[in-house]
Amino acid sequence: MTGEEKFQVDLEGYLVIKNVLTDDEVAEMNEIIDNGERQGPPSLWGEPFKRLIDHPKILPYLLELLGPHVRLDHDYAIFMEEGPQINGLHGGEDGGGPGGPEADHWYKYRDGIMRNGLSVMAYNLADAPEGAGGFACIPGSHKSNFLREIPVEVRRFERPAHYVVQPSIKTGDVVFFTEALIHGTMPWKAKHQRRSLLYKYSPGHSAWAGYYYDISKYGELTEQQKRMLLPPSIGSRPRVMDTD
Ligand SMILES: O=C(O)CCC(=O)C(=O)O
Repeated sequence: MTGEEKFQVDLEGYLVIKNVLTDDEVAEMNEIIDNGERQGPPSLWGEPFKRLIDHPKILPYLLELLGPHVRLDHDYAIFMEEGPQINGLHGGEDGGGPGGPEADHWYKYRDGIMRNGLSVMAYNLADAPEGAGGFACIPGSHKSNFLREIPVEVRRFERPAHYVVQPSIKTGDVVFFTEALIHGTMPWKAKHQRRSLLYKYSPGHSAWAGYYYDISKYGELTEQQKRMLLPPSIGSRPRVMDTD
């Protein structure tokens, strides 16, 4: 992770990581999706999707932002057709403000170290140009002290506000965001289908989902992937990356 990327994540709470997936990787995944009704977690849709658990270009970001014991908490896909559906702006510290219902939504910085609670790596298999809709956020809101003051009509995208941003995303880009950031889903306005695969990570000691991964469903996994899929713990938890 570059110094400028660290600056951006600390400042804004999200980052568009460009050109993570190659054209071949994207084509392979899109072909699998096109050839069958895909249900459940994408990490179970076959080898190319399993590789996203600890994609080599993304793992360094996860270690920097969630720490050496980072774990995959849950994963799912968002496919959208042109239409008015939204998921209003949500998230933020503690899931809406201090003492809120989702205590694993947090961001902290100290002595050069950034750490996040539940965080997302969203792999994009289709373009989301400016104005297309889809992922939207309020940059910097992971550090806001007035989350409960965001007007409902802004949260529902009924009134545009200059501080709500829909980043332009290219096929193959990955969007990192901390769930401590206010974010949501705008209506999808493009003619093509939105395809985003959300792999959500937690620090090794915490969980958002009320279930853990069953590694017997995955066939062959590397030792590193097995460590990434461990249930939460502290004790003698191994680091994800075997440095020996
Ligand atoms: O990518 C999106 O449309 C937003 C995803 C979202 O709301 C979430 O991860 O909680």
